[in-house]
Amino acid sequence: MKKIILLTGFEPFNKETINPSWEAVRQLEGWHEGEFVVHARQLPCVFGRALKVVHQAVEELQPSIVIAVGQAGGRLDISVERIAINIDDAPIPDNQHRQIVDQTIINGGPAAYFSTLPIKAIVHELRAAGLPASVSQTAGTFVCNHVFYGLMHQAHEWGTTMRAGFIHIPYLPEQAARHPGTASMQLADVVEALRIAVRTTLAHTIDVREAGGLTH
Ligand code: PCA
Repeated sequence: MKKIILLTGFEPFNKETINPSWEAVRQLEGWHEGEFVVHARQLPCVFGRALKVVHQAVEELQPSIVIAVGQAGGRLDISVERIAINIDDAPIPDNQHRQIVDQTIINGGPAAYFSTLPIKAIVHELRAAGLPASVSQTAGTFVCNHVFYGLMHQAHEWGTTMRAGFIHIPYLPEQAARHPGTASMQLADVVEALRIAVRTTLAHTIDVREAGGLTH
């Protein structure tokens, strides 16, 4: 039986009619790479519910790797997230009109979890392929960070070998056209970036050591 890679993307939020994370992830449904096959799932942009969908998908599919993907309008490149923090602090309401402020995601959980994807290797390979990318030191405090933290907590609690992490992507050009001055990336490039992220994760069980931090 094939081993499973779970990719998740989000439904549109914040008055957008499209979310590039789901548009990209859905194109990879059924992609076979060696002994692996990709399953794609869409998540609601709703605190709590999004995490429930992820937890159920992980339980059902028992994936070896999970890469959750989300839109980060205004980001300049493919942002490979390093860390998920144990806080919800929403700058806008979610799709159920709830705006959670300063609430921990898991009571008594650790302050943060690190991605277990080879984040530096992924950035390296994306750049080598001519795709703008960087390590990001924060996934924000909205639904994406919420999902990222809950996913890493699940992996930690289970003590499985499942590797997991989060990638934020910029707007599509059609979205950026409505937000003048923001960066964008073509959908085909985002899809290619996710393929590279998957292949790099399969190729590297240990990350490469390469500077990717910030001075501030
Ligand atoms: N981006 C949001 C939530 C859903 C999405 O695609 C975020 O960055 O939190």
